Amino acid sequence: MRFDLLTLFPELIAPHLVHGINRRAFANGQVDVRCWNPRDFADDAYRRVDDRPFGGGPGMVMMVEPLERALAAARADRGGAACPVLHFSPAGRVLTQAEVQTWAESEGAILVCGRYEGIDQRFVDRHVTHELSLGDFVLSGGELPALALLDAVARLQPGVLGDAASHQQDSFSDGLLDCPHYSRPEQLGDDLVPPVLLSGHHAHIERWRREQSLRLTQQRRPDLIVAARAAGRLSRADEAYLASLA
Ligand code: 9WO
Repeated sequence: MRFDLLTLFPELIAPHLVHGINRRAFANGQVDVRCWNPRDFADDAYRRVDDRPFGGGPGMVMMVEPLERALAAARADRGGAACPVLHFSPAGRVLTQAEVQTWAESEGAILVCGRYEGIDQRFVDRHVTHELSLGDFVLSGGELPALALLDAVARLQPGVLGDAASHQQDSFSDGLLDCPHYSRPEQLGDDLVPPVLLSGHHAHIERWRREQSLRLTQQRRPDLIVAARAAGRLSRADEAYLASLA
């Protein structure tokens, strides 16, 4: 799979590909990442990529033409085939783990990273196929959201997590929040590890973890309980436990 980023700050991207557990996915080419800088496709001596907004107002707008030439170069380098073009903005649909899983099994995409006040709407209208948000907040550029998607996709590649089962148990893989985790020491001042986790009784441990997930999700994200129920992902035992909380 391959992701091509259109970014004025390629130097922000590279460091994230060489550290941590996902490094392997990028190093072995399971997830191939390339950057295209619109500035390299500017047509004037100043390599200008931004201009003042029509209608006035503060800040600058990313010009269409350098972006279009960078997009054409990325597309050509991918063999010229049509592919999704993603833009990260608070105006997009909020990205979900289900969609991350779809991207993780895809051929990849071209990711457009906006800067300044934003990119000329005509570029979005002509080329962007998916507008994605990470939530209701504003950043100074689209690079961090692009990296967030790359991170979420890379960790799902086969062999990236040491334990292949470990992301089956993640928060959201079953649409619920994750259970709490504990490690040594067993006693930290007055605070003990929940005894069931030291019991060695795997069925009890699984049930406890499931109930912790259900309890936390009911408390913090009741909307996710409603969705899990609608999707038939709650067992009779789950429902009985949730009823016992009320
Ligand atoms: C910013 C913006 C704010 C409110 C409503 C719509 C909006 N669109 C944009 C926009 O496209 N901004 C560009 C990308 C240029 C400035 C930096 N950008 C950006 C993306 N800031 N914040 C995001 C972002 C993306 C995904 N999830 C949260 C924030």
